[in-house]
Amino acid sequence: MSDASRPGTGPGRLHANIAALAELNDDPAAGGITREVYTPTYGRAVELVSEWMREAGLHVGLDEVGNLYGSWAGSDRGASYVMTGSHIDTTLNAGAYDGVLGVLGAIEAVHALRARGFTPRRTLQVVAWAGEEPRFGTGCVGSRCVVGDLSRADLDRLVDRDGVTMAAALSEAGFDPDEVRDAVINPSGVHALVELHIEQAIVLETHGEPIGVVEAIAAPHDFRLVFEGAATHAGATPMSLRRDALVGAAEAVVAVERAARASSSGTTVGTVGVVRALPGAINVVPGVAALDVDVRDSDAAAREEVVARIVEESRAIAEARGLTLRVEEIVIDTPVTCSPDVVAASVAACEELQYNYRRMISGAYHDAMILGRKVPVGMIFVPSRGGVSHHPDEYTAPEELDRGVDVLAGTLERLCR
Ligand code: HGY
Ligand code: MN
Ligand code: MN
Repeated sequence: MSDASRPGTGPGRLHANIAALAELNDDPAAGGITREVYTPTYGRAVELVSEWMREAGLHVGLDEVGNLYGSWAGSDRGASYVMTGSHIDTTLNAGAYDGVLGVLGAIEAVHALRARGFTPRRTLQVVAWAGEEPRFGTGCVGSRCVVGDLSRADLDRLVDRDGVTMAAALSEAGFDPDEVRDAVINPSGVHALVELHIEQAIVLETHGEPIGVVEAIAAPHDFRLVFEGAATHAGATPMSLRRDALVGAAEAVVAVERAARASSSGTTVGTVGVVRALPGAINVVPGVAALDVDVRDSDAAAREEVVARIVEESRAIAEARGLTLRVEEIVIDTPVTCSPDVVAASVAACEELQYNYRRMISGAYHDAMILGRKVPVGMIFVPSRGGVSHHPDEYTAPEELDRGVDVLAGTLERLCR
């Protein structure tokens, strides 16, 4: 389709806006895009996206924790409403499409639906969820607030790598952390939510399919392993007298990989993305070593078996090395099965557009995983070149982005009828 009802035909609007948003970056020198939630750069991104929402005729507002809503009022005000969207914050030195496609693509879908004369019966809300990336150690903080998962005390508990709490970051950005509970919504008011996202893996590209229709979303069980030994002089302490916490932690890192590879489901993944060694001087044997561990699966039972094995092996490593081990829970999320009705709407949109599609699982988590505990959700994927994501080389071609928006528009048209 090349007429005005086709997303992206607003003179390459979608691609131009993705590029414009990518300019809002706190660390261009290091490569990729760094735009963490509640920073001034993120605030400018919210202003820019708000403008684009208004250009699409959406009524724009922010909730108490910075979730950005753009509403298209439906003709039936008593009907439950439809949500779509994703996030515009990034992880560190990341790509231009993760999350951004789901927000700007939803705005483009609204343009396309208006251009073809569609008027929704159900109100449609386009959302840019605040803090999908784990600046504060846990992801999806904005959507967690909306489902009532985070208390005021949690906002003091969640802290970033510089020791800034979520509460302090919220205040700094002009919000009042004491109002966190006002962001909670009534899930029974939501008819469905659908999120457009890049796949962040290589399945679609490998099979040459332009669209993924997600049937389940894997969820993380994240925890911290803190090994404690003895900080001693690196030169004067004989090897036989050491209790080196980092060497024990290093063995545990290998144990994480071994346990994930051996999982009964065959789909568990295990990662140690953060390592801290204290005191962190070259001439001191590390007395403390902390590992942040991320274990995920769409099969919760298999995931928990892997976590149990990791903890058991870590305890044995600590025992053998005369170290102590503390295990600190970070987050335990529940894998989500997507709503058959939302999946059917996306499948019907693909079939009407004559796009090939693949039913698949999302290995990455998304705000749809959080909302999916309480409302019917679905996701639409477009390919990631080489499966690369959370990296400067993250890329999806313009025509692939546009196909994703076509399917999103078709899905929303069905859900909002
Ligand atoms: O880590 C994730 O799965 C998401 O991309 N933040
Ligand atoms: Mn991400
Ligand atoms: Mn994302």
